[in-house]
Amino acid sequence: MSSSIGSAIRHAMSHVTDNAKVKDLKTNHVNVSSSSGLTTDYGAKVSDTDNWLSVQTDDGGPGPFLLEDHIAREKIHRFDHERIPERVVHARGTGAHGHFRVFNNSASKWTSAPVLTDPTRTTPIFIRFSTVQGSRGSADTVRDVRGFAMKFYTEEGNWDLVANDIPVFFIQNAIKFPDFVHAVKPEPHNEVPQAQTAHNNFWDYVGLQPESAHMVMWVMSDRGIPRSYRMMQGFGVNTFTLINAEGKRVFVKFFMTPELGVHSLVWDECLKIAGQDPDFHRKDLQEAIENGVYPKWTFGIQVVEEKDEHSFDFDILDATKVWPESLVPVHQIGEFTLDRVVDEYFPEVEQVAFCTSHVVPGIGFSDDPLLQGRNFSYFDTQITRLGINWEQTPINRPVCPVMNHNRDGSRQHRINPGPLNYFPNRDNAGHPVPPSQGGYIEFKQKVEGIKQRTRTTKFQEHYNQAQLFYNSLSQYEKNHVIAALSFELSHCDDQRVYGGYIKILNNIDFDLAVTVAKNVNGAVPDKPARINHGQKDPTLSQIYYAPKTPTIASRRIAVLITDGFNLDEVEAVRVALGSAKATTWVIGPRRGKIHSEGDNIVLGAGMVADHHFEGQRSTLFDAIYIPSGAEHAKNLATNGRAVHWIREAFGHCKAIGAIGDAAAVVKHVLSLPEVEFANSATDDVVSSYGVVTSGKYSATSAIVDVLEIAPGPK
Ligand code: HDD
Repeated sequence: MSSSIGSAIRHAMSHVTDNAKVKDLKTNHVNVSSSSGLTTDYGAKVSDTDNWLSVQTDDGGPGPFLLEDHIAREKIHRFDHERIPERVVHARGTGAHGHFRVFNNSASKWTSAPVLTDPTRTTPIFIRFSTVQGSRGSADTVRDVRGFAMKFYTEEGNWDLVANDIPVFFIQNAIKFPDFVHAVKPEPHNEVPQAQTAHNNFWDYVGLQPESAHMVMWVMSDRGIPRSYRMMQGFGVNTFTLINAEGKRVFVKFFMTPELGVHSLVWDECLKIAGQDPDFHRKDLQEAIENGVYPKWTFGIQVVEEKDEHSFDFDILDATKVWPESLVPVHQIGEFTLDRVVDEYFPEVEQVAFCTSHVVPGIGFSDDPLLQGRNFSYFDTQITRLGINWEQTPINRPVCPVMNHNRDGSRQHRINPGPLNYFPNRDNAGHPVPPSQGGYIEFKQKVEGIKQRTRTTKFQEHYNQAQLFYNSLSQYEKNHVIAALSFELSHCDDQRVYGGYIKILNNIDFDLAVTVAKNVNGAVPDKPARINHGQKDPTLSQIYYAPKTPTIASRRIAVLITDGFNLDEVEAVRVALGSAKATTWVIGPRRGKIHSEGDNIVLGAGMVADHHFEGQRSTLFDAIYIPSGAEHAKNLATNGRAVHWIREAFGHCKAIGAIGDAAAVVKHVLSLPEVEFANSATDDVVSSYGVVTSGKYSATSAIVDVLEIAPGPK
């Protein structure tokens, strides 16, 4: 895609950073000039890459093809092995580079880790965002949890924070993970469905696992369908620990909060975008970074002192529970920014590999039974995907020195000169480092108890927080949850499955259970299975995360024009929006010259459309702007696709800015009696309907203002 304003900025801004990790990766860049000739992998020049060596028979026909063609053999053999196993979960993703820093040393009372306490440091990071269920080639805008895996290349080694955009998980104990993943993935007999939970096996499993109820509510909420990776919170989910210089330990949860606020698509958009542009989120991240609108998050921690571990009515080591912010505040200690797209997808995004067990001194684990299992699983999976020497691959290797006695293994890249590959040794080479000099030390924890397979009482309560979450949503967010559950359960055809889930819902909210049961033909309950405790926590609704400083930057605005449009207005709006770092895309009846009002058709002023109406859809934009022009207005009103653009954008609560004659067309094509039109973006109607038309009011500022005043979820 190209936009004149967007692409101009893009070339100026791309690849501006050069941190320690980026420099390190550059040592692997292949800098062969485009004038270099073609060679084999072993460097010999190749004279023909299109014709396999064969015998030209006497009768002129192609004869036998010869296995002796070592050039063809290498080309084919090499190609045959291009694929590696895709991740068993989180197969589809995208990533970017950036940097992290802390605001001050306030966290030093809890941790000795310099990455979290030294404000003079800038730590390079890489983040991989992902969906969970779909395979590598699935669509971005599906309903799913999003992965938010962070690698911090610290001076003390790599720290991996393998997070999600939802703060809780489906299961409490890692031993259940294979069952859960089997149930969520496409069903084994026919590998259906792709990239969605709307099938019998998933709802069967979660219907029989009340501990999943809380997470299911989050996934069915708008959190499951983010507008952008840049507009999601991140959560470490598991309970980690921090250890300070005195060896004192606290329990922590990690929190990432986007500067742009938390925003979602609406479900109808998701379904359409999945077909129209399956790479929507991937391209969105790239577009923002290349246009210099670097996504940014604050980094926070929730801290529970050791003495308070058992003071809550939930277990703080249970990954199906949040620590409500009303009980445990978030301390914002730092921030991070993504400012560099990858140079090549496979070596960076596909080969990046995370391990929850990779922590640096000052950060530790807890006895969270999910985390303990994760610590075991990730390293193992990387061996399958990348081989035992996976930590030597460019994207995964640390920026600090690595010195150990691990040797050999498949694809060993390090050459360790000298005879010593063991410890102790006569030179004391590769000696352990005492904690006083930075060596990792485990927290000294007294443990006593009976070895058994068990679950403590607090781990057996599953509905309190599912109810807390649902209660905390606004009415329209609740409506979205109801619609999502109804959609998903409608896709299950086994009555035991959709009927079973109604019983879970009735433990959360009676009205919810009744409404969904009626929608999907489940047994309608006659009374609540459990009294609703009525508690709420505003921080659980994403409305709470409306941006502190609203901005139109990085928003995508479609400018709809047809022949006879007002060129001055369009030029003015593009300059205004471009200077606010929004991107504009001109859409017309054809991807070519569109004549402007009063334009001499032969000489032609006008403007070239980036796309034709059929080539892009309103779903791919945040707002639309339509200039005035008498002829243009007539064209618009009689062009079915243009009319559809306006109606669809309105249906998805997009801001619509229209001027003069175009405003009249918008009024006409919407022709909904209840629609009111605002002359000012501050009118209530704007936030209610997201529609602005304008006579005297400038539509340029209308779009800017609408997105800035009403930036909350749709
Ligand atoms: Fe996991 C990948 C997040 C529980 C086992 N997980 C993976 C990724 C993310 C998460 C973001 C993608 C990493 C990437 O981009 O490469 N996983 C989570 C969270 C969990 C969680 C937030 C709950 C707190 N995971 C979990 C459990 C297990 C795993 C309980 C196993 C016992 N996860 C894996 C894995 C994956 C993975 C199979 C697949 C690919 C990979 O690790 O590198 O090992």
